[in-house]
Amino acid sequence: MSSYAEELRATAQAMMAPGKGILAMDESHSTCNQRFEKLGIPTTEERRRAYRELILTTPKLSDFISGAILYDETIRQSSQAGLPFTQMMQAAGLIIGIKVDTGAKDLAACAGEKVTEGLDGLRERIAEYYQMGARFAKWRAVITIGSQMPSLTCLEANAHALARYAALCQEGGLVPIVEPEVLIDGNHSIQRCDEVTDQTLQVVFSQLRLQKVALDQMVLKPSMVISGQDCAQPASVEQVAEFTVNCLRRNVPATVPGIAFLSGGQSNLQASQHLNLINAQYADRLPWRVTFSYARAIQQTALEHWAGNDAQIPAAQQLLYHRAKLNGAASLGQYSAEMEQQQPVLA
Ligand code: 5MM
Repeated sequence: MSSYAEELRATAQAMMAPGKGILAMDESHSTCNQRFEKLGIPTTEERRRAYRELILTTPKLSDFISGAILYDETIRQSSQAGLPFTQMMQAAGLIIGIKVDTGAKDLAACAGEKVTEGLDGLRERIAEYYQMGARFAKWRAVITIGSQMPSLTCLEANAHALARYAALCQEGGLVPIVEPEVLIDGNHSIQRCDEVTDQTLQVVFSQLRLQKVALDQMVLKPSMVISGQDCAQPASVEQVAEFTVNCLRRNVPATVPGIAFLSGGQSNLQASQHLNLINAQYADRLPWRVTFSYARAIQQTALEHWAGNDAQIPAAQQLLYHRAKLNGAASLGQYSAEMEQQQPVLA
C-alpha cells in the first residue's frame, strides 16, 4: 500500500467534488500550436503562456472546476506579473494536475495503431512534480477503431503502460487519471464503439489489478460510447447515455471514486447533453461520481474569442466560465437547454 494512501483518497474525492469537474489544459506543443495556427495565433512560448494565464485567472473558475491538468511547459511558467502558475492555482483553490505521458507513438508491427510512451524516468519526474505542488497526473492511451483494429497487441501494450504509470503515481503521491480514449474517428456504429470500449476497459482493469494499482485512489477518464463522427446514422443522446452507463457498469468496479469523461471531438452541446442525461437519468445506477475532464468542450469557444488578442481576455474568460458552469450543472444532472441561452453578452 502506498504511504500516500490516505492523501490519495482525499485528493481523488476533492477532484470529484459535487458540481465540479476537471479542466484539461495539457495540450502538448504540437496540439496547442495546431489550434493556434488555425486562428492565426503566433505559436510561441509566450503566446502559450498568455493563453494559459487567461484560463487560470478566470474569476471564480473553481466554482465548477476542481483541478486543472497542465503540460510540463505550463507547470514551470508564471503570470506576466511573475507569480508562478502553481502558486496562482493553489490560491485559487485549483488542484494541480500534470500530464506525464510523452505522447502516442506508432506501435511496431501494428500499422495504424499507437502506444503511449513516457515510462522512462517517470519515478523521478513524479517526485519533481509532487515537489512543485502537483497532486494528480494524467496519461492518455489512444485506441483506434477500424476493420482490423484495435488489435489485442495494441490494447495490451497500452493497458500495461497505463497500469505501470498508475502504480508509479500512487507510489509518489499523485492520483493517476487513467485515460483510455477510444477515438470518435470513423464511420462505426455505437454498437461497434460499445464492443471496443468494453474490450478496452476489460484489459485496462485487468492490468491495473496485475500492477497492484489501488482502485480507490485513481480516477478513470474514458470516452463515452458514441457512434463514429462519420457514421451515417448518428446515435441519439439517449442512446449514448444508455450505452455508456451500461458499458461502465459492466467494467468499472464500484470502488473507483470517480469517472471524468473526455469530450473527444463532441460539440459543446453534445458533451453537456450526454453528461447531463447520464447523471439525470441513471443517478441511482452510478456507484461512482460521474463528471467531466474536458479540454475542447470547455476551452474552444474561449480560445476562438481570444484568438491571441489580449483585449478580448475578459470576454474569453466569461465564455470559459460559462461552459464550466454548464458542465458543472450537467455533472449534477441539472443542465438544461435554457442555460445555453444565458451565454454572456460580449462587447
Ligand atoms: C488537451 O488534450 C490532451 C491531449 O493532448 P496531446 O494530444 O497534445 O498530448 C487530451 O489528453 C485531453 O486531455 C483529453 O483528450 C480530453 O480532451 P478533449 O478535447 O477530448 O475533451
